[in-house]
Amino acid sequence: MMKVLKGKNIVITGASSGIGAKIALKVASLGARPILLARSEDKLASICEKINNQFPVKAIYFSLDVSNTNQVKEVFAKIYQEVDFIHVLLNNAGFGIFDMVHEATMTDIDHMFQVNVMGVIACTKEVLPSMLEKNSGHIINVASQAGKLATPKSSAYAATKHAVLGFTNSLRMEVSPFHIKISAVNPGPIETAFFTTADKSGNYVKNVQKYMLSSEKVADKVTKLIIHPKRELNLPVWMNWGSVLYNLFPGIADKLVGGILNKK
Ligand code: NJP
Repeated sequence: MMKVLKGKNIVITGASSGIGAKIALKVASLGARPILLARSEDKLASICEKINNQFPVKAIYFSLDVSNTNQVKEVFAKIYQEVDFIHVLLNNAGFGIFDMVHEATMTDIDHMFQVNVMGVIACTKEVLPSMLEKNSGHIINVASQAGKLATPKSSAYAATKHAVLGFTNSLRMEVSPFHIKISAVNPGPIETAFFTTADKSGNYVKNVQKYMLSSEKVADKVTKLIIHPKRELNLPVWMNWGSVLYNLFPGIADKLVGGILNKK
């Protein structure tokens, strides 16, 4: 494991919190150099310091709002001043707001698309030229089970994650002749700060508490995905059966998902 990751430059968006921060620590423990991006500079600075004190790597960080395309360009230009090649890009920054469509504001919906979709596309476009030139590289997009199976009260969030998966699946075919690996990560609920914004009522967290994944477990699985790339990582595995059944029996699934499986 150590050998595979040693010296690899791994850019992680949304590294100031949740699974992004945990993955940064995990890959650094295996000898990779994490490059941390997010808006909260203070949090990034303290995670970076923790990594550099604990492990013999030189993690760096840059403050970045992935929804700002110009800033994305500027920050990646700065990263390429520090490293020759980005071996892995982990597009992890994202957020959700669970609202019924009639209650959701266009501002929130627009912001979700800017961060979750346009942010992923903008960062991807910054690393593709050098990956194509080197015939190498790995891009991992954190989507969601909500990208495969929509549920009530999360239409806009689910739409952003469906978009991420559509983008990911098309990109994979485009770059496979160049040996660039493209993966999607589709988690179910994970215990992170995500729900502070997504689930203000706290109902969803209460209803799915027993299915919640720990961020450590997700970080371990994503690290394994970096070491052994595959097209999709579904967590937990059984949750993926929901979308398989949905595709086979959409009418019945609508009734189930909108009825007894409605947890929001
Ligand atoms: O959430 P959280 P997670 N520009 O809130 C950053 C997906 N997911 O780790 O900018 C740049 O702890 C934010 O940093 P900051 C989810 O959709 C989760 O759970 O400083 N960065 C922070 O570092 C997301 O794609 C669950 O505020 C921005 C990070 O994003 C990914 O997992 C289930 C940003 C969010 O950390 C990580 O979320 C699922 C911006 N404009 C998918 N806006 C789950 N937790 O249950 C936010 O299926 N960030």
